[in-house]
Amino acid sequence: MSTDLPRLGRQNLDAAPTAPRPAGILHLGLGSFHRAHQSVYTAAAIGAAGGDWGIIGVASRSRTVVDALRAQDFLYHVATISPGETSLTVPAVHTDAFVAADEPARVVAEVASAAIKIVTLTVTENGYSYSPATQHLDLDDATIRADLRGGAPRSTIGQLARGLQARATAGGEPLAVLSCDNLAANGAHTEKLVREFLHALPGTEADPVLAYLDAAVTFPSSMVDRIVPATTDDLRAHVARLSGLRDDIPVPAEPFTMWAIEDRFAGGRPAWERAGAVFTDEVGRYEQLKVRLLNGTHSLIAYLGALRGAATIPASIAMPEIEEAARAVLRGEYEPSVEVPNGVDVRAYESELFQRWANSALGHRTSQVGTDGSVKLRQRIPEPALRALAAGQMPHLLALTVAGYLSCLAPLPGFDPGPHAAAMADPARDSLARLAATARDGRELAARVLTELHLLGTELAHHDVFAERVGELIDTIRRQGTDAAIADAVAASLEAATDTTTQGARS
Ligand code: CS2
Repeated sequence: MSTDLPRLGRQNLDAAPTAPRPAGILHLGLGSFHRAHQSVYTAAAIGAAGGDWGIIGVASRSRTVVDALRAQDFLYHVATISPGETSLTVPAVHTDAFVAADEPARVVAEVASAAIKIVTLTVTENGYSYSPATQHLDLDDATIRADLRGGAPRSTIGQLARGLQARATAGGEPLAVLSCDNLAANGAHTEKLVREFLHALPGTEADPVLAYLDAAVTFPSSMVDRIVPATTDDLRAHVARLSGLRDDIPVPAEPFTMWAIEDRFAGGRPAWERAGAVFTDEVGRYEQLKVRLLNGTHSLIAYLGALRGAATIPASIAMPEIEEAARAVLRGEYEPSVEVPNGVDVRAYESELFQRWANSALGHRTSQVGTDGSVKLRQRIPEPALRALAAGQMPHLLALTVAGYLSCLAPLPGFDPGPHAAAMADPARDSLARLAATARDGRELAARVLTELHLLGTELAHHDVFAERVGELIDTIRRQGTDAAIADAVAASLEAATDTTTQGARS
């Protein structure tokens, strides 16, 4: 990339709007997703209807985005990428940015500031300090324990709780805390974790803030959707060619975008509906639809693809076996578990998903989707699996997803899942490796992961048949290859579907 180009900044944009100050939104988690989703909606909402809705962006640890934003007048490009075309926009909506790890006390002060009316979050499934086993706040987590003892908080939940305490003391202005992460009932989940933190404080310390929460703080749920891969040097070079400017932090994104939000904003909100967001009482249904059909199937595509040597999601879904497995899990195992929101055509939604996954220009990596599986799968797999098991059916493709995950993250001795699996990060990697090192075979590994680590919660752990099926498929993957396991799972699920149809026809 040429470094002689002028750097993106206000002076080289013709009519860059100015982000409204003081900012009304504090955002925790300044990653790519926020910058290609909520920022874009907010910039468009301000453009259409005004309002003091500038955003102060808080990165958790890394300085990269914050330093670049500061050097670029808080501007960056969103590159909307479809196979035939890349188009650039510059959402001008941030008024400031800082790093929480460097200025932890400032996070608390900003949450408490009366100018802030909404705190939004994209900290990933892994950023909520909850135990996948229990879904409760992980009180054994070292950061949570330190945050409970006092001092400037380091965990997101600690930052919210301490910020809300300070806000209650400072006058108790109304506030909405809006989670934009792929968690079921993300608003209620966030509220529960914040309250659990406060209840763990000594004595009556939490009483005033709990009363304030009851009176003036809302935690709306929202379903967010846009595929946003990680930024690469190729993208930086492409954006430089198209814009004639140097931008260190452009964000790639697909054309599709969706946001469904519960309209409970105690301190007011931007006119996000003017930017295409849907305000609805059915957010729970939208979340289920998205977290299971899109994200759940995405996990299957990522793990099986990685095992087959695919670097990207489009390369993986282009393999006919993987496409077949994806269709089978989507239709046969995820779809029956969701209540489709009114007005959504599930067939059209599904066929659009396949087009979105096939967007090869986007280069979305299997290792990115496969990262943090221990927290992501907890959101995607247990409910649909339990539903099938309760109906007497084995969810073969959900079992295959878990088998793919464990083959990538906890390979048994002698099995090499390849470089894309090796590139997947996961908070449970060490515990998984310990189990894999001593397990005799796939069955033992799956049983121990489900019943000792409770990676998919406690309820599914009671279903030995599920763990056995996962184990069987792990052994098929390592002995006969991924395609053999896919063929086995797909055939078994078709057979089960035929049996059910025949029984249905008989009864
Ligand atoms: C993906 C999501 O990484 C993952 O687990 O399934 O990030 C997905 O791309 C987004 O949720 C799309 O909205």
